[in-house]
Amino acid sequence: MTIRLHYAPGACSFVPHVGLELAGEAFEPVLVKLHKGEHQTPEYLAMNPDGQVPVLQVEGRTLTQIVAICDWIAARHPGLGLLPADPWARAQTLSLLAWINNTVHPTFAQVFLTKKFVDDPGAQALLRASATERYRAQLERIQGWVGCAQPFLNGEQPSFLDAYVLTVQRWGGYAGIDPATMPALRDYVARFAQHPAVAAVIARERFELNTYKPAAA
Ligand SMILES: N[C@@H](CCC(=O)N[C@@H](CS)C(=O)NCC(=O)O)C(=O)O
Repeated sequence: MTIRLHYAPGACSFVPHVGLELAGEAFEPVLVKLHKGEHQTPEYLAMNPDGQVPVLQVEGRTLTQIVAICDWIAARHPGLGLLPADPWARAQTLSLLAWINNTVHPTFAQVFLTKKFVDDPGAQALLRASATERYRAQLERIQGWVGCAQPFLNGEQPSFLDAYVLTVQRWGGYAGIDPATMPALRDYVARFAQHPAVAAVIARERFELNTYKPAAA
């Protein structure tokens, strides 16, 4: 079976990327250079009209949206715990993944891609400030989950949830949120990043975990 994952380094495509690696799936990672607009070419838009990563191609068929891609990978590898097997636990995990995808992730977009939402520079500053505070509160809520990790959020096996938590925690640095202000979350992510499959994906995507740069005094 030919499986291709279109990804961008450090983007949300990290979530299915980790899942494929954890599953030991044979797949081709296809780097999409967002800064060069490779997600806006006619060929790419034909795969995903939203011009976003991730895109999964399986035998020429195309699947978009993280939650759906994760569901497909998990269904191919039952027993790995990428999503829980128990129906209620699985629905709970999907609920958290959906919340990150439809609430936390778009909040970060308002911080990082503010110009996409509003033209006026004053309005941009206001939006960025408000979105940063909402993002901080969302990360604090996520930090509340990690105290129960044994050792991962869903128990003994790493899952998509851990990978999405790493992704949005890391983005916090770009939003100017010092990871030291949420040490439990920072330490949890650092530990998850040491899992061999996760470390392999981070090495392939070539990113640093800590994106925070303190403002110059
Ligand atoms: N809801 C989408 C979100 C995908 C998304 O926001 N991807 C970002 C990277 S994290 C992207 O490709 N951004 C480029 C752009 O929108 O121009 C999903 O679940 O796949």
